[in-house]
Amino acid sequence: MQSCQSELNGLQKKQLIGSMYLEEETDNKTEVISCIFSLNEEVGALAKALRLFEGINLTHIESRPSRMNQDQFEFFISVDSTCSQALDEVIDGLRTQISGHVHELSRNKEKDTVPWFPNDIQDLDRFANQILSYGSELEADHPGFTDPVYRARRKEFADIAYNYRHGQIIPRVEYTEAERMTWGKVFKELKTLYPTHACREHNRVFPLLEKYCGYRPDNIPQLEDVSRFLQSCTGFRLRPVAGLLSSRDFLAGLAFRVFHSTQYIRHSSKPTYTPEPDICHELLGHVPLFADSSFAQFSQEIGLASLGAPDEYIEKLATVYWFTVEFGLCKQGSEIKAYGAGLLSSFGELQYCLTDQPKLQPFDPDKTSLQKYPITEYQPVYFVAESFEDAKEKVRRFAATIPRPFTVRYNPYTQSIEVLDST
Ligand code: HBI
Ligand code: NLE
Ligand code: FE
Repeated sequence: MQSCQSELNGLQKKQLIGSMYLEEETDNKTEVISCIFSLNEEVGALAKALRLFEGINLTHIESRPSRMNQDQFEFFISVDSTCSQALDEVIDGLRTQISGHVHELSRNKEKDTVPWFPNDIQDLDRFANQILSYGSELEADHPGFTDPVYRARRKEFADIAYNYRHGQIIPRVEYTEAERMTWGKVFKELKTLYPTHACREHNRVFPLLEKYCGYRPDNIPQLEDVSRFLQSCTGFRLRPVAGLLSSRDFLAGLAFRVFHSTQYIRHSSKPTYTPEPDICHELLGHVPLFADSSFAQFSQEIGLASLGAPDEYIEKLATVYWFTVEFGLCKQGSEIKAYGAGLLSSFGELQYCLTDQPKLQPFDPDKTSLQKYPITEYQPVYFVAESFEDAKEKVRRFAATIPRPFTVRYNPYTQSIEVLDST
């Protein structure tokens, strides 16, 4: 078991040297690319071959008689990675113009095509400083954008998240009277809608959160308490985040059953809808469902599918995430209910989504992943899942179409990703 695990880890390192290794290597020295080529023993062959290297900075050259063919010499050359592209042309030239044999060494094509991904739950610490700025769309729309008190408070929350490391207790926050008022308003209004609008899984968990985690109109629950509760239900845990992560980073967390949660609260001027995630959205929208085992599996499946996926597939998976975890509707008996967190945390949109105004379509990752959507207003289109189990199977099948030279699975004992070579 031990050796199998390290072999797998080795495999991943070999195949997937991601940005972290690159950064470390390029800090003080540039990466080296090497190649061996052989030449027939014919007058002028070397000079002809070397002419191809004109303009390239060779850092090493060495020759030896070939052991395979006594009439040939082999040349071992290295260039630094700034010449990577030029070396492609040289190798092409060697192959087409010069007889002999070319063998590339230490050049890992996969490194260019497979993006780095966290291998171990502790690797998630690397995301903390990679927060996206709101983006022009959100900025213009953000009610707290011009409120200096609100902005200062947001900075306090950001600092907690920046300093947080995996395994630490999430710092408790004393919320202000004004913040608790905002929470209370959101909490009370939403609670009146849940019995009729929320899916049964949400309604089943909500009373437990009231009983064990301090969900009350006059109290904003602490992330640490909620995270412990979730761990006891499904192994999901929360980790504080300063703001929006890239889709790639955010989805990768789900592969480890880690949910990046904001800790600040929305601006008091607009409690019934905000385009940004905030503590109301995380605690009232997301948390109840992460306590459901089927939904937890479904979410992790999206996360696993995202690891090392090409950019265009990350966008598709982010869209699938959007129309399920954030804005999903599902069938329950003869009715349709909301399970998406963006709906369950917005008094305005939760009412709207079950009227006849929006367009409903069946959840199908091939189609859903291509749907365009607005991020600062109610959704014009929703997708309806048959059940979490059905949605999970569909996402699994969709994930199998993502071009990756490996498959992944999560090992909950080591809290790490096992990479299985499939090339
Ligand atoms: N980052 N912190 C945070 N919270 C989210 O809900 C979130 C995110 N980044 C991207 C994102 N959601 C989604 O819109 C998808 O791109 C995954
Ligand atoms: N619109 C949601 C709300 O008001 O709670 C938040 C959505 C976050 C993606
Ligand atoms: Fe969300």
